[in-house]
Amino acid sequence: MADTTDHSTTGANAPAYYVSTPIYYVNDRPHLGHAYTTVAGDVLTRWHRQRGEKVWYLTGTDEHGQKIMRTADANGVTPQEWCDKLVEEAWKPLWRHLEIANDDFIRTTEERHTARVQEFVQDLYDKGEIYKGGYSGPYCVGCEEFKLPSELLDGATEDEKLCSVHKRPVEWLEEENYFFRLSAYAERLLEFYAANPDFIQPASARNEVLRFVEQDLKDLSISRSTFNWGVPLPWDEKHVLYVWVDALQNYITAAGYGSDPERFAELWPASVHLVGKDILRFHAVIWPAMLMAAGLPLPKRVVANGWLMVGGEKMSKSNLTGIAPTDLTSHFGVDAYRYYFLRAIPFGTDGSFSWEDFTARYTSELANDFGNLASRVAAMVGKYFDGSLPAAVASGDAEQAVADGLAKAVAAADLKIGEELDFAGGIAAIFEFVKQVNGYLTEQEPWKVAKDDSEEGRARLATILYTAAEALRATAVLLNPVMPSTAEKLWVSLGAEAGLGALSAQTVATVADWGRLPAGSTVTKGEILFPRLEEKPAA
Ligand code: ME8
Repeated sequence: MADTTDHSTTGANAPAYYVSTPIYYVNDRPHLGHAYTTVAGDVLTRWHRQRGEKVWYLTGTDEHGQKIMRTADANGVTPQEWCDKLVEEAWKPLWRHLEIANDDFIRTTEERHTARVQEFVQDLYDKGEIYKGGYSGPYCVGCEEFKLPSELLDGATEDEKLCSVHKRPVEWLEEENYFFRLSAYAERLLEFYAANPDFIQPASARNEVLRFVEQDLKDLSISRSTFNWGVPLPWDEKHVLYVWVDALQNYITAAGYGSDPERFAELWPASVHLVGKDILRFHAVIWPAMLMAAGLPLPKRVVANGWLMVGGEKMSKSNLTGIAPTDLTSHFGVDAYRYYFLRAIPFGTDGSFSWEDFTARYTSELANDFGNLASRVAAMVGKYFDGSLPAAVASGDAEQAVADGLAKAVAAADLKIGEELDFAGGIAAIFEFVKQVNGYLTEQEPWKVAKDDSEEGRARLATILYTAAEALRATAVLLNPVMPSTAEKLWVSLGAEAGLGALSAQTVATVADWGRLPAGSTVTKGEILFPRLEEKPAA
């Protein structure tokens, strides 16, 4: 399970920890589903940065193909105009709003992409991996994919068939086009999966892919000649490349394939391709086969997230069930948003969004358990020690138990978030620790100890408050990848920056070192981390 590659920042040209999201179709605005994958990748990469590793996080947009072309037509603009507008007005601003710290943003209409894609496919053509043939079959424009009989549902009439994902009629496509010899790779793919059991995650998704490849892998139609919104085939300009073959290559073109060999050596192969389970086959079958054909190394892992559902159906742009993330962030705030989906839905399984569940978790976990702890501790340091953090002069077993709890939380969170991509489990481990600190305060009753003016009483009170503040110092570091603004506010209110430097410079390796927060730090009450929610806005 663990990735044993050394991604340390010290080695010259050491491989980076490279994570990608799917590049999203810009036929419409982003919804919760897209943000789900992108936030997950952001938390994962922020976690690895916090380990002190060299990290590269890539996202972007998929701009060719029929779906985009038809949307642009329907809106009376060119596909390029449509993409430019959506990317600048909807996609990039949303990622900024959600504090996504991506290192690059690739658009498939960029020259740095299209030129390399042409070289890549020309190479495969020259090697005899691509041939001309004919194909006919049911095609779903929503998926941009030919469908198998098992993936179709009956429609309203005897002849009509529906795509099982989009529940909309498929179209019959009959074309002469170019094919990639995908079928020739079945054996090698199966050998690769066997030798790399962690390549596809979760296990349920892996089994599905294995069954698919074991059955009857067909060659892949990789060009279209009935429309022109795509990358022209360099040897036959009447054809454009099938949008998926173009899109998958973003992972290498953005990383410097064919343009910057040094950077490419540092970045490729990717550590993790994050994808939704709907597009796993493309990433776990077609993409690896294309890379094998090109003689390039394969990504280390493809990890599929489940679907966010609305009313029992996959939330989707095409079916107009997409909810805009800003509808939720305007009510709950960005950090709570980043937290909620990763905490509430085990990564890899489907989950339904519910306003009630979000509200309940916000109130009990974020506002009560965490936010109140932070404000109580700051208030008591203010009240009893004039805001100057006292030293822990009388630590005993109870304090040791808190320090031990922290060490346990750090180990669990590092494994779960950093390696297993079990975000819910990792966040739960951090919140177990928060709960432990709350329990510690309840038991120690500092508000009662404060009434004891003796030297012993003062020493006890100092120790309790130091312990709680030090626990919060560590919590700020652990939650920084998930809720960066909140963690920063807490860091500032603890006065940690003066003694420890910027929150962004803290590492997973030192977070459990008990006693880092210097006594004498100036603790201030600061902003309320999770204010009481307003009434739910009318729908
Ligand atoms: O498939 N629940 O783009 P896309 C969870 N351009 N995740 C969801 C989701 C939902 N309801 N809906 C979307 C494409 N996603 C291609 C990808 S990559 C070379 C090309 C997320 O705009 C999930 O990650 O349809 C899914 O794989 C992706 O958005 C699909 O976005």
